[in-house]
Amino acid sequence: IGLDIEPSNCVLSKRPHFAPPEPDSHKYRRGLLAIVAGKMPGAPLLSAKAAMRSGAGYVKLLSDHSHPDAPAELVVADDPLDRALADERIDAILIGPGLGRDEAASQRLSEVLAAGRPTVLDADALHLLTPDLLDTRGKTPLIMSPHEGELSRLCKSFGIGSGNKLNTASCLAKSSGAFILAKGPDTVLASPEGQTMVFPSGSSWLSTAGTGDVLAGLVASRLAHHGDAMQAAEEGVWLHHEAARLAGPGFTAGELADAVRTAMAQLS
Ligand code: NPW
Ligand code: AMP
Ligand code: MG
Repeated sequence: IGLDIEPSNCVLSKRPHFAPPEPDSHKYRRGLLAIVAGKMPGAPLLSAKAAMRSGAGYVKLLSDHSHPDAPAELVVADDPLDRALADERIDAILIGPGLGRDEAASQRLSEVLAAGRPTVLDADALHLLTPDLLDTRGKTPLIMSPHEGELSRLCKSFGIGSGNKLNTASCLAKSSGAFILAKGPDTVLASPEGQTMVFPSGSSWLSTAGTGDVLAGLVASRLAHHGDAMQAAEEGVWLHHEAARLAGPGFTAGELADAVRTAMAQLS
């Protein structure tokens, strides 16, 4: 595929193995994930349903709106975002699915980035992101999970030229300081330090609305659970692909999120 990447820095991802929680674990030790909602309620709920089944012990939806369709296990909080994000127990934040792209969405993204926690940016957050927003972030892990359209927008914004996907993702990772999970049938992962990873293809039935929101929830849940960004992104992709395989043909994104539980069992 015409790589400009050192072969020793590119690996094929291997099927992971998920251990059960430690015997002395409790919900906060397993990881508290805060999902920041915005305009569209469906997308963050898909992320939350996937997240609750994949590692995090506590998933909280930070939202200005009420969510009558939220599952009972999901903690929905409508405190002002800056106050909600001050909770020291938050291990990771996900923002982007269903966020919207208006002024209020921009403000929420700035507050999340200012909080300086391990963070996953997806969907609308990737449309709103500009390089200056990352200037003061420091070394806390940041993962971005763009589809092709979002990747090309990010590349324009960060001044990255076009090329093959692995090189593009790697350049963007180096220039942004984020882990880049570039999605599609040919999903690749690149770290800011120059490591890259390719994955076996997932089911083409994943090409349906909301599956990216499910993946973002999986990656963020793993990040909240153990804090290793490369591993979290890798595990998220495997859970996504395994859930798609188990859900069978014609699944909806909601059914994909439901299948995550069995996917966890298969990978345990
Ligand atoms: P084209 O065709 O190349 O000209 P957006 P989104 C381009 C939420 N959702 N995959 C393509 O343009 C998300 O979380 C809510 C897709 C296309 O027109 C976001 O908040 C759901 N697009 C919001 O909706 C479930 C690709 O980009 C444009 C592409 C918008 O997110 C659904 C679309 O991109 C959804 O997830 C690719 N591989 N490559 C809910 N249940 O509430 C190029 N494009 O505007 O970012 O649209 O991904 O749907
Ligand atoms: P999004 O566009 O953000 O909803 O994300 C779509 C998800 O489905 C990503 O995880 C993609 O990798 C996956 N996906 C989309 N189309 C395909 C395809 N044709 N084959 C395999 N995976 C796909
Ligand atoms: Mg998406």
